[in-house]
Amino acid sequence: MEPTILSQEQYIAVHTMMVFTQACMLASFLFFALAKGTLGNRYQFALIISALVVGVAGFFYYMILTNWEMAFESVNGEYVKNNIPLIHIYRYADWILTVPLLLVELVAVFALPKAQSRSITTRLAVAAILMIAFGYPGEVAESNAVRAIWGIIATIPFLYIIYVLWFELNDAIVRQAERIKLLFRNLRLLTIGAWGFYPIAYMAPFLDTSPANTLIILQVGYCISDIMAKCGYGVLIYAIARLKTDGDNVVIEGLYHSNV
Ligand SMILES: *C/C=C(C)/C=C/C=C(C)/C=C/C1=C(C)CCCC1(C)C
Repeated sequence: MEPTILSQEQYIAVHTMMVFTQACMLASFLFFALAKGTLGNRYQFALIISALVVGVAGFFYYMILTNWEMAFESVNGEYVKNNIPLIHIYRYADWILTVPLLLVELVAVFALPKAQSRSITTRLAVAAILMIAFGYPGEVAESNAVRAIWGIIATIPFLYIIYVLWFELNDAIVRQAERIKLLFRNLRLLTIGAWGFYPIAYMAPFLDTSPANTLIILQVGYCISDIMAKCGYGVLIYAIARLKTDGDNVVIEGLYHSNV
């Protein structure tokens, strides 16, 4: 159920969080675009994907923010819902593009053998698309029961993704150089942890609280998740690619000196 009235604090809390998230996306976009050149050729692909993800999200946040501003009218210091709907599909359109991209990027930095890499990437991308597609009808459902059913259906591909990340990528982590291992473990943890925030925010309507509070928890929750899963994730990938580039350079220098 959508609230009909927000206090000024409630309206501004969500508005500020959306502005902040958009600023994070834009700053991350610049960072990834500029930092790409400092990496070895093999790792630049990952930074291109990072930039693409935060670029797409930054664009959708512009739409989400504009929609938020249009959907409420300021009346005597309160914010009254007008007849312009809150458009939830902006988030889902963003996710259905960016979630498969994030998974492609994740598998790419593991640098697995080609056939294995292709198989894992395909399965993860299909599961991600199903997860988002099943989540959407629940997100816009009027009834909590319908929301719960679609939420449970969407959780099945989500659990599959976690299973693949946890078990199938384990062998690949074991094979990484010692100092990079920890970063890979953190990357996997961040992915699972940050992604786990989305279904938690999705459950906000099941809390015993006012419709206004529900909307705020949902919107702020998704914003925080997006910052962790897109910006934080991209920075961690950059750190891994940086260490790997340095490692490659040490090997190249070593070869050079042993030849002269
Ligand atoms: C950049 C956006 C990202 C990483 C979005 C990730 C979204 C999810 C992991 C969403 C998961 C959901 C469930 C597991 C069940 C309820 C419905 C969803 C779609 C919120």
